[in-house]
Amino acid sequence: MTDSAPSPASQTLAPAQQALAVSRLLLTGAAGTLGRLLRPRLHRVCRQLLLSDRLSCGALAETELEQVCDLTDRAAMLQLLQGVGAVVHLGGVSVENPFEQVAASNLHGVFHLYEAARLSGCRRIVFASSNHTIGCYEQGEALQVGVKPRPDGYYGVSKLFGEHMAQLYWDRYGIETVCLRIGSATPEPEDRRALSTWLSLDDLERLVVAALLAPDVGCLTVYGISANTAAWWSREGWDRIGYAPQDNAEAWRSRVEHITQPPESPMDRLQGGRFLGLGPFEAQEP
Ligand code: NAI
Ligand code: 15L
Repeated sequence: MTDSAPSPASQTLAPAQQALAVSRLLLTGAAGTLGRLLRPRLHRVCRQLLLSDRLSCGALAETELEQVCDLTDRAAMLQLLQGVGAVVHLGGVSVENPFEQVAASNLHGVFHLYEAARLSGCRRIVFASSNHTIGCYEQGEALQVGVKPRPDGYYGVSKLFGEHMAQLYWDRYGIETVCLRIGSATPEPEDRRALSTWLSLDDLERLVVAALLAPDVGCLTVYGISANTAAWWSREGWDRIGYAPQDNAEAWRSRVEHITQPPESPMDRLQGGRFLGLGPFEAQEP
């Protein structure tokens, strides 16, 4: 992925990666939990970091720009993508919700993002997909990337839509995407499930930077977790983008192993965990 000469900030990268740094990188969802965490960690891969969210991101650093923008606003999205070399797309509904809410940001929003990328000439998107695309598999079952999707809610379905949109825009228009099926990105593992699903924040940075800078990825989906001993998900694709996680949730086992969902409930049995306890949202028919 290349669209410019390296910036001074990119000098912390390996020499081969410096040549791949992005001129203007767009971070959507920049005011959210992961956006705020990644924001200071992305300067090393770009000359300008364009922050966007429907909420303001606060005071800007010298190499930052901001455009408050709703993903559902097609015209604003077309404007947002002007001059953007690559996107880290974190924006959107991030938990299970009624369908219309999920659809607005995660279906229409993703459509606007890809259309704006096509029209502006943006060549690379790193898409924050989710483990909830496969959340109805039993915990403990080992999954490859190509397994039949089993989403655990509208949110998981919306992330599959994003993955398919990514494939469409690669096959038809040559826009590359790495879809990251992120597990649980938190400072520390929070419960027994996270012994399998945890993605440390340092590994999140490694994963996103690898997905941004790897050459010739086409359209690729990978699971986004640390090097967890208890992982359920395959490491396929990690070598392709050069992702080498350094953390392992196992170190927290004795502290979190007892933190579980109600025994035998879908939340305890299935990979999506507590999301299996959310919904349905519609009132019963009279
Ligand atoms: P978050 O909910 O904290 O942040 C999402 C951001 O998107 C918010 O700041 C929100 O204002 C913004 N947003 C929502 N709808 C929008 C719209 N229509 N227009 C503009 N901005 C909008 O979520 P978090 O935890 O930071 O996650 C970031 C991304 O990573 C999300 O796409 C989420 O689905 C994905 N992900 C996160 C995981 C995690 O462990 N935190 C796990 C798997 C996926
Ligand atoms: C997600 O997709 C959510 O965005 C995040 O809030 C966590 O709940 C995570 O999955 C998870 O499954 O732990």
